[in-house]
Amino acid sequence: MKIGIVCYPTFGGSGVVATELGLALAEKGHQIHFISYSQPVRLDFFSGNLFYHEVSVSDYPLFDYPPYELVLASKLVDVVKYEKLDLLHVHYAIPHASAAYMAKQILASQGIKIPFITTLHGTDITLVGKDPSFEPVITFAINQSDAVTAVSESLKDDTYANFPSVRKEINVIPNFIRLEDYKTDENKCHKKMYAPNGERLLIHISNFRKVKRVDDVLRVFDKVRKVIPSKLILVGDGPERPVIEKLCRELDTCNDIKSLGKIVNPEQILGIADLFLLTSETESFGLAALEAMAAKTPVISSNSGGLPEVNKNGFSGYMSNVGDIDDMAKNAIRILKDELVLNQFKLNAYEQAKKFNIDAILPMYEKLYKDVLKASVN
Ligand code: GMT
Repeated sequence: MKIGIVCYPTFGGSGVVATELGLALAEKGHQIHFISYSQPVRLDFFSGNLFYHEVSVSDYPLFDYPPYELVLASKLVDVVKYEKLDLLHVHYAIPHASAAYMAKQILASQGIKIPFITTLHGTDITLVGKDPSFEPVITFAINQSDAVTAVSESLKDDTYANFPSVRKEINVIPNFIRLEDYKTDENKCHKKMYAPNGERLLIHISNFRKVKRVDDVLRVFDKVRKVIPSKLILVGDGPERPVIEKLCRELDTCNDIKSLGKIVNPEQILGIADLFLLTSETESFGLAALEAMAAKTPVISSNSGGLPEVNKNGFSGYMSNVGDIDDMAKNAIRILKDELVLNQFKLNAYEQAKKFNIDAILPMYEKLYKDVLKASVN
């Protein structure tokens, strides 16, 4: 198949999932065309089946807000036509689904059929999309999609709850990891760099937005390190960073925290961690938690959104109510204080991650593509 994948190219989970999906499809012989405003961070080109088409928005002085959606729609028309694509798969509804709809209509007027699939990722539904300034367009674009997927049951439920006029069937296809990328035992020697005296190593990875509650990560860590010698690694960057820097000074924990900024492939650093912290207000799936588990790192998380579908309470880690930092710290200590318990949780985390290996998930997307193509020729 020739598939156009539209995604955000940045470090967010939706872009990562879209890129990894494209890479895996290309490996299976499909021709994959990424369409985005810059090259997706995890995209490398060791395959003749991979193509990248840049959407460039001109900055005419009249535009305080350059019309990205229109430029994207035009680009989709162009790529579909000249690369002879079979279908479009857009990740994150805003504004990709409505741009795909527009492209589909333009192409139909020229006698070209192009079905499009929309994958909902989270904040496009739970945070941004439900805002009345987006809602009618999102509802329309979801209903007009040839198929819709959500990355968790929880997100599917949220979509119907937040968008009462959505009538479209939503298929749940969970996020995935490629287990073979997590050869973590090779990296153990690096641990000394961050935990020179054998401290436990905790880690958090996110885009440092408010929804991640990174201040809770710091507070949980503060409680843990008072009981167990520990260090915390922060990976990622975003608007909450200044708040976090201030808080670590207030808590006097800065010396035990290392911020590494954005990392393209986090497998190595996850592989040396003992515990992953994800304290989010809401998380439709929590891809970073799954990546941690694939690296044999148990997860202390909140129990919001789709996290209970990923982190198995008492097995791959523990879950607590959002903001319950005492409970999170108690659970973290329970895992970290005993080497045998920690090792068991590490193995369990890996066992849980196996359920989301790409081998199990990719066929779900391929089947959906075939079904959509079949329906569109009829
Ligand atoms: O977490 C973010 O804000 C980024 C966002 C995105 O669209 O990149 O992540 C969402 O999609 C990920 C991939 O499907 C999910 O794993 C995240 O849980 C989801 N984030 C939220 O729901 C907050």
